[in-house]
Amino acid sequence: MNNRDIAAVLRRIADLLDIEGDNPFRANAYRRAAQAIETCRQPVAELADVTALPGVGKGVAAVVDELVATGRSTLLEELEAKIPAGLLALLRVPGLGPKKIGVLYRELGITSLADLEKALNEQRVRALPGFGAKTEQNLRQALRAATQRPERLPLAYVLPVAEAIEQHLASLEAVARFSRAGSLRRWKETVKDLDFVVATALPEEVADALAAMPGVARVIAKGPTKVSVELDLTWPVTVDFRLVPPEAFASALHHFTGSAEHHVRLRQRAKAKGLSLSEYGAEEAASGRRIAFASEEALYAALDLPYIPPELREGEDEIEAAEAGRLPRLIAEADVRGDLHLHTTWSDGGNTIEEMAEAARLRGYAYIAVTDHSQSLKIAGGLSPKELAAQREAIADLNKRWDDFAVLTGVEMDILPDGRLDYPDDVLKELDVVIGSIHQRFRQDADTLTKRIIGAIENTHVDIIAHPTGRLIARRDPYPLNLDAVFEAARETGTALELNSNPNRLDLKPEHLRRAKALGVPIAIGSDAHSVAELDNIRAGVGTARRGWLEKTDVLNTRPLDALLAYLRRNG
Ligand code: DGT
Ligand code: CA
Ligand code: CA
Ligand code: ZN
Repeated sequence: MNNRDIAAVLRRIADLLDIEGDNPFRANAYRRAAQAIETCRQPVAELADVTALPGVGKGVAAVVDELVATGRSTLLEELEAKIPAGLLALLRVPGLGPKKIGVLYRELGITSLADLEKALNEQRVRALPGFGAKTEQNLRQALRAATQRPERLPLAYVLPVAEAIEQHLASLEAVARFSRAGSLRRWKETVKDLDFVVATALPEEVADALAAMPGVARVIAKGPTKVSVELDLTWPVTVDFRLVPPEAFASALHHFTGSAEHHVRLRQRAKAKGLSLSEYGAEEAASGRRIAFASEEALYAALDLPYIPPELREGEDEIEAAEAGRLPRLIAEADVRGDLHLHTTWSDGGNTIEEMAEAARLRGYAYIAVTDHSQSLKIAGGLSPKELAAQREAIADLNKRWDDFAVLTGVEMDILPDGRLDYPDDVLKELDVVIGSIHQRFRQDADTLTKRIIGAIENTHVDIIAHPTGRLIARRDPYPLNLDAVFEAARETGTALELNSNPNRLDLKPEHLRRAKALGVPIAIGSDAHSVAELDNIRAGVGTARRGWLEKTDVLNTRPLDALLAYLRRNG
């Protein structure tokens, strides 16, 4: 368990203690300890005495010691046994903290979202201490917003589900091959449902296995060519499996990858060549001869086109570009040489610099930049100039270890609400990579926000602007920004804009990336990893970059170390 995991358990204990309502001071002690541990630089597991940390008393320390030794907590298990599980779901309703949830539970016996909705509708909540008619009204709205399934599910929500399904498919002996299809394969940022194409000689057996897969709430359809299931999750997810004989795999995969718009245009082109396309392949109109394609490449070749990758199949101008020989050679995951945005235990990350570096090196990277948070972001353990200097020394030391890998020094520096930067120039000039970031006061007007960002771009030490539009997919709109002005300033100064790969962000998005590329603005794909596991975010970033038609040369962190360093030192 890393520091972040331990902090999460302590926060859960605090919430449960508050719901139980016996001692608010005790709950707060757990929260304070969680904060101290999350921002503690050293792995807590390595500390001889946890009570040495500020705000960590004996009681909490015993829980931490147990977690470190066994990965479990008896206290947490006792609380979970005592408190109905449904109550934790209530924490998702904005405006409902654990204390209020405790009151709802003890006074009204509410144990689920459904109970809450009923009580609100019957106006039983307004009479409770600390509530009132206005709160009741607000809660009714918040409940609706929090529980409503968005029409399209965000990628961040479905990716772990898709990965679990892939593990299951890989474990089935009767499955010869399988692939993602649909919008998931095209790396769209939201999806309606998940699609998989499965090649098998034993369709009945595979259909039975898929319908019986763990987590299936309902089988919508089941036959030898298609299985459709609904998974039991907070927001139910529908999964479509198409079962095909192995020789039909490529044609079916192409068909079910879509998009529908791409297919409409492709079919027009096929028709002009005397072919009709279907999920089984093509048919020659004149002779009636059927063609099953051995690969998607062969399908496009039959239409006199080069291969068009899934991420471009949106029915925009990809077929014209293919015809004219103007398709980009899309960036691939293997082109990424390093990660320029990640966090460690020095701020709010879960792993040490060393752990992040070793994991990155094992991925085949040649470098990483350590970009922890800056001093004004206190909640995330932002570093003072002194701490930053100490971190630089630690990194210099660590770098002696490898001759095929480098850790660059850096920071993710807040651009303050008044436009100032969070460190003076003499601190910034010592760092290899400076990322400018807006985390506070992003409800300012477009003019103010644009000026803040351009001010940072114009600082000679700032190399990259992180998550430039600040959006959270399906949760928070992008800030109002004059993006053209931002792009122009980035182009003039040679400052890179980030494609943040956290699947909740994917910021910049594909249409922005295409514009940035056309202007010659360099893009940096950063994982924004807060743990070793999150280095994997880069895959969603590369998928999104491909949707934005980016090539290897458009992306800063595909450069070898020397060329990257030359870029970072472009202003001396
Ligand atoms: P979404 O809305 O995120 O699920 O997007 P897709 O593209 O995954 O759409 P979906 O799941 O309805 O269908 C998957 C693919 O199957 C779609 O991209 C193209 C193909 N497809 C499905 N239904 C039809 C259809 O009625 N006509 C054609 N031409 N293609 C279809
Ligand atoms: Ca789909
Ligand atoms: Ca579908
Ligand atoms: Zn970050």
